[in-house]
Parts: sequence; structure tokens; C-alpha cells
Amino acid sequence: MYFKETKGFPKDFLWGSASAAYQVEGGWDADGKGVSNWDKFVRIPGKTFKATTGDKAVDHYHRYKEDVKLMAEMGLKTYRFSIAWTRIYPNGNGEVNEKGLEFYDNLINELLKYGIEPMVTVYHWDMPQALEDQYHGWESRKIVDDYVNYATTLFKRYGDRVKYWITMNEQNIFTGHGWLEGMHPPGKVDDMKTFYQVNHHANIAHAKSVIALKELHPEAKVGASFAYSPSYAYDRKPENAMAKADYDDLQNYYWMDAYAYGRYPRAAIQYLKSLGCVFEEGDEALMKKAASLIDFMGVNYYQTCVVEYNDINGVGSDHTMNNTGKKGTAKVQGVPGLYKKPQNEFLPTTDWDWTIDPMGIRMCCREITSRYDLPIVISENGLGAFDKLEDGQIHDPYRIDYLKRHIEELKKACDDGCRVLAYCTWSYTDLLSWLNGYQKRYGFVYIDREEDENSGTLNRYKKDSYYWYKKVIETNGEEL
Ligand code: BGP
Repeated sequence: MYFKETKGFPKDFLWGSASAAYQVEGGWDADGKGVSNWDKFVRIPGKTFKATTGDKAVDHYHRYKEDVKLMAEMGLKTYRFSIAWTRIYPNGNGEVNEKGLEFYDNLINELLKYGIEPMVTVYHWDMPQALEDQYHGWESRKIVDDYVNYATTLFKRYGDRVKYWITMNEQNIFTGHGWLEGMHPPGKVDDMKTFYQVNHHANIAHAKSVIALKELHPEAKVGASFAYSPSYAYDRKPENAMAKADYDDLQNYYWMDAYAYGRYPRAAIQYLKSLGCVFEEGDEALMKKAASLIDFMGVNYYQTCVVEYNDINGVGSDHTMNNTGKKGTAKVQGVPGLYKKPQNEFLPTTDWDWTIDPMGIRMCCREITSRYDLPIVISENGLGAFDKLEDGQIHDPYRIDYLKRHIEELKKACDDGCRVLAYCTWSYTDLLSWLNGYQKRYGFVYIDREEDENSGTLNRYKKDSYYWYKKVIETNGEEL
């Protein structure tokens, strides 16, 4: 679409930035916190880049006041963060840990003190290890009750101050990496049946918690955040168009339809049943009820992909990705019989081989708007890069350029009629990149630390992009 004039961003647009508990907090065993699956997983040799952990992370647990002050100075309108389940219920269920609840009370109050809207993610991948030990976590339907109990504790405690809630972060990624790629806990590979079964449990947990929230706080705004990679068919060959249809049904609509319509795509259901996945009576009704209550689709947008037909003897997944930042080391991955994902030669990539495609963010918004007609929260978007601290300064024009071009496209999406409520960059401060250590930096605020736990002062430094985003916020996206 082309419009002679842009209307710009809505007046009350939420300019934000995001993080996740395990990636920033540190204090991994502080004040009664229990052990999470990630606390354990990172200790398995070879799982993370240079054996990095979130034990100390960037010490947000102890420095949150300093971090929030920097946010306030920047004029941030919203801060998206997640709560560590193990701070609230150290064993996943049973006794609640008051100290853990207090930490988030303090963080929320600190944000509100400066007029920053807290946006809370209930689950950003750090599951209590105790639940893994009790019943294999997400593999058992028992997790639904424990998740809903944990989520309801949060709704009751913080619901008077928190309006925006995200139930799940990137269900597609934590389950894909956990049961197909072996790169996240529990580290299983190619277990397609369990992968879909786990997803069904997560969908039921999401659905029940949405219903519980709306019963307690009907005015709350809730959704789930999905890692959305729109696809392009490799070329105009019909089999590549069909491969794209398979990819979309199994990799995108499978999740988004569950959140927005409360059902799976028909083709996906056939596939799941053929694998032997189990659904219970009443599940569909529950999912449909939750779908009628959600207020937005959360989108974490980083890249688009190309989809090409892959025959049954074609390339599979070799369970690797570029974790070193050595450009060009990622390999083509695929699902035999369905599709493979070659690089897009028309687009540049980051040092970690992630495709850079600003127009893709507009595509996400257009697709969600026409398929679901839901408002959209961009809950993550950003560039992982090597940054250098020199004389107390960090010049990151590449990050400014990346964000600027994505925001320009987002503005066009608003002109197209998409109802975009918020834009959260990933991330506010530098933080631990799950598998890529601390050298892959995303923040507006540089943190002086490297892979080694004892490196650096953990001091905070404003990057050039910090000042740039401040201006973007001040002008409501007019000055980019
Ligand atoms: C998303 C996650 C974030 C964050 C981001 C960047 O998938 O929700 O937690 O990590 O991606 O990814 P990475 O750290 O792998 O570069």
C-alpha cells in the first residue's frame, strides 16, 4: 500500500524495551530462589557458548534501581520483563517464597514511580527444575495446574498495578529447541510427538491462565508472545508454494491460531493425530474461551525465512546454529518431506547469520491483522552485535540503522490500519544471550562484562543508540 501522508504512531503508543529474568537478574540462589531447568542445563558441558551461565548475569537483581533510573531518563513508556517462577515457588508448587514476591513488588513500584508501564511475562523459559524432577515438566499435563497456580499468584499480587500480561514467551522456540533441536532443556532431539504434546499442554496452561486473569481483573490486557518468522516461497514453482503452506500451517498458524481462534489448523490436527498426540474432552472449549478473551498478539520479530520444498530424503536438522558470531557458519536446515530453509540472497545477515529484513515486521502486522484482526504488541525486535567500549562510549550506528528501518516499516503498518499498541526493543541493557554468551549484545545500555563470571565491573554505559531512542520516544517516532 502507498499513502501520500503518514498518520504516524498513535498518541498513546507504548515505546518500550524488553528483557527476561534468567538473562538479566543473576542472584541465581538469592533469597530462597529455587533451581530452574536453565540453572542446571547451562552446567552441562558444551551446551552454551564458552560455558556461560546466568548465575550473575548482569546483576539486575541487585541493580534494578539503577537500571530503572536509566529507563526513566530515556523516557521509556513500558518495560517488558519476566518473572522467575523459581523466585515465587522455589519448587514449582507448594510453599510460596515471600522474598521473591517482594523483589517484583519493588521492581514494579520502581517503574510506576517514574510512570513506566510494567509489561509482565509470566513464563520466559526458566521452569523450576523440581517440576522436571517430579513429572518431566511440560511433558506431563500436571504442569497445567502448577502453571495456573503460579500465574494466579502473580495476578493476585500484582494485578492492581500491572495492566499488560504476556502468558508465554515464544512457545514455538522453547519447545522446538527443547524437543527437536536439543539446544534448550530438556535437550531432546527429533521427538516430534512429544514436541506437539508439550505444546498442547502449554496451550491449555495459557488458556486457563487467561481465563483466571480475566476473572480476577477483567480490565487487564493479555496475550502470548510468538516468535514470528514470516516466510517467502523460494520461487514460483508450485511445490515451493506448497512447502510454504506446510511451513505456515505447522510453524506459524499452529501457534497463532491456537491463541487467536482457540483451535489448530485442520492440516496440523491431521498431522498431530497421526503422531498419536492426546487431546482431552473440553480442551477445545477452553482454548476457544481463552481466544475470545485475549487482547493482543505478542510478536517477537527478528527475521523472515525462505521456504523451499525438501523431499523425503532431503536435509534434516543437524541440531546446530551459529553461536560464535562467525558470519557464514550457519547451515541450511530442513524437515524431510516438507521444507528446507535456504538463505535469502536478497537480504543481508547479522554476524550470527540472522536475516535482516525490516519489511518483515510490516508483513507480520499485516498478516495478523487480516487473519486475526487483533491488536499487536511487538514484544521483541533488535540486533545482536559485537559492541566496543572505548573511552566510556559505545558507537553503535548499525543498531540505530537496524531499529530505524524496522520502526519505519512499523509506522507503515500503522498506516495500513494495523492496530499496533507497543514496540519493545530487545533488549534494554546488554544481557545473556541464552546460547551465545555475553558477546552478542542487544542493549541500549552496555554492561561491562564478558563470558568469564569474574570479568568486568558490571558498570552501565549508555550507547549512542540510547540517546537516539530517547529522541524517537520524545517525538513519538517522528524523528528517526
Ligand atoms: C528471543 C528470546 C529472547 C532473546 C532473543 C535473542 O528468541 O525471546 O529471550 O534471547 O530471542 O535471541 P538470542 O539471544 O539467541 O540472540
